[in-house]
Amino acid sequence: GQHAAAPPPADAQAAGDGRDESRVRILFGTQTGTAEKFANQIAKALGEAYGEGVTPVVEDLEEYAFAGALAREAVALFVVATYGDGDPTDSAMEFDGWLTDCEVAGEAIFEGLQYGVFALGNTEYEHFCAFGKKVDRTLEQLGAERIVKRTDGDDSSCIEDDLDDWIVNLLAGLDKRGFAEKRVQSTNGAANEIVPAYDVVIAENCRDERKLSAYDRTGTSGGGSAGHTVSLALVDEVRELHSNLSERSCVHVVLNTNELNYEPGDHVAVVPENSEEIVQEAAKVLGVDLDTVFTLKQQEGNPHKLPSPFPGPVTLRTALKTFADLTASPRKSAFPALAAFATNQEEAQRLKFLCSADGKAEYKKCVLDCRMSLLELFQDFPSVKPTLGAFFASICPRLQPRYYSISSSPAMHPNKIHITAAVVDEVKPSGRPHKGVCTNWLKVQAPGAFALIHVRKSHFRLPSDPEVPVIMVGPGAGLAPFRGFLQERSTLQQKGHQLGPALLFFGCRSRKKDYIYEEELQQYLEDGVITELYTAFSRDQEEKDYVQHHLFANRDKVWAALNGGRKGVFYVCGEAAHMARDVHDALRDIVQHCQNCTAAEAENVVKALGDQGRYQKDIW
Ligand code: FAD
Ligand code: 2AM
Repeated sequence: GQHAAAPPPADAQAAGDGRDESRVRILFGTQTGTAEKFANQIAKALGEAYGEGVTPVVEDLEEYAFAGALAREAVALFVVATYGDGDPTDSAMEFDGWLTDCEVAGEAIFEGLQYGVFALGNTEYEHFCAFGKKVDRTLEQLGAERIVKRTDGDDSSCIEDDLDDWIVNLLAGLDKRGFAEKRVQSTNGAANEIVPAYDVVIAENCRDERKLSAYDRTGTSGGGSAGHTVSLALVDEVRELHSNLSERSCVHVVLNTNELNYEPGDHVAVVPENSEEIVQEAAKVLGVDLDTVFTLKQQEGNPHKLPSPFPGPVTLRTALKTFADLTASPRKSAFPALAAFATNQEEAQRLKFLCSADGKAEYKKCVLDCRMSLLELFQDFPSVKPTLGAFFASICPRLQPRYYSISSSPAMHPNKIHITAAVVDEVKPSGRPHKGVCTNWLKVQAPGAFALIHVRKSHFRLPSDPEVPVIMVGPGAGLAPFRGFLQERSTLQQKGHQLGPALLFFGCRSRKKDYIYEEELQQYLEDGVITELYTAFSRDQEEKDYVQHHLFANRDKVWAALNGGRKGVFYVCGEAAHMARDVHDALRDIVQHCQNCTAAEAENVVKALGDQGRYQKDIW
């Protein structure tokens, strides 16, 4: 690797050894800002527990000089998210590489370091909290002392409760190691706590909307310090892919972009905007005119470290459209602030109860399970009228970009990026509707509209030799990256290359409703770009017919392609929670049958395929 494992600094070897014993370094790896927020919450809890006796220092792993500094810390806490297929966040990639090098070198370079890990992840994904687990394991192996048991925070339920529990354990761990004597008397500060807020500077005479919105055409996306540099693309085309018999919608979007390089299999992040309707509703809650121009500033001398505010000056309309996540559920940590702004005492009590220890079950039922959005909360608690500064600092999360598997190949469509987006328009368990922010925004864009995008490289790749067989499983919008693969193969074919076998398994509800790109696929089949096309229409008959059924029914062909003379590659793309798991099981069953082995042995074969890059997943 390129990151040489740093030898332990000489002064860190001696006992008592120049480490700053009161400093607690809190390192975060964040993709959407949650880990950063949690890191700040941990710093705050440490300050409340130990006052002057502790110096918590929060830092982004991306900015921390870990190679020289980590082994010298007294206490380091890691608040790290796992993203995609068990990967670290983009910002922690380099740290991950360095850690791997340290692990390989195997020297106990972290002796004397005390550490703890709070991992963030989602149990709906296969490699739950994989990165946090790795950090925890590696530090222990290399001599560091774990002072608090790792918690694997689960974002599919209440991850903030997981954090609260971990903080209790952390304080106990620190108390045991000499921090107990630093404890400050609890002043029950919660009662008169001030809601963290930005200062708001209103610009009186600034009405030039063009000038105002110029910044957000070149700046970073909504994710605070986790934001990427985004580029401007022009919308060329938006086209419905379902037939008019379908009750749902899936759109084909063509973006025109000059400077972005990508390969088939890469992802594009799209920065969405909230609809005018949503924006107006939010402005009503805030009681501020949408044309008001303002800038947010960090409050001077504010003890609460808030993420950098978004750049201004900006109209409230632009702020609500581009930076405010108004239709997701509010975080539990927003509830004390919401309660503080409730003028009706009953509402304030109820909000306080919902975020209390006793209110956990009620919170789960009314907020999480119902997927109550922030705007719905304001409807249900009409007396809550936050200030602008508190709204953006303590209540409303930043709107995040959404990722899409690019559904084109630059070889066939230079300077274009195609997206295949299944439009989210659903009724929530509470009976209230939810319109997906990004897909509904994409759906209504007209040719010539601007889109802010960013390309994210992936590991999802065609074999470099086009004669290597490929097996592609992509139901619904999961077809997206394979359309890119097929375009690439088609271009190669036209240049005179020989193509190996390509088996495509596609599934949707009904042949007549949502069989997307049907003509293209038929054409590729005729041309030999696809050699076998299997379709599963789940709702065209009584019994469910799914892609994995066709995989297993055609196991001999699948296995021959995967394990024949030219070792093939198996790909799956689409929904992670159910489909990808079932396809994984089908692959294992195929191995078991074709190799005549036990299920456990077959599972090992599948794992080995993954390690060799011959079983690749692009799942969401
Ligand atoms: P959102 O408003 O984000 O809502 C989407 C979903 O979130 C809802 O269906 C619901 O299940 C859930 N949800 C919403 N609100 C809540 C709540 N309060 N509580 C709990 N759950 C809630 N999609 C495609 O169509 N095509 C692709 O090619 C594609 N590729 C992807 C690649 C990657 C790497 C990733 C990570 C995702 C990909 N996705 C793809 C999914 C895509 O990023 C978006 O998640 C999807 O389009 C929905 O976005 P939205 O803003 O329209 O909906
Ligand atoms: P369904 O909605 O009828 O259950 C694309 O979304 C296709 O994937 C649909 O036909 C959908 O069928 C199907 N699908 C749903 N769950 C699946 C699973 N666990 N495995 C494979 N396909 C699934």
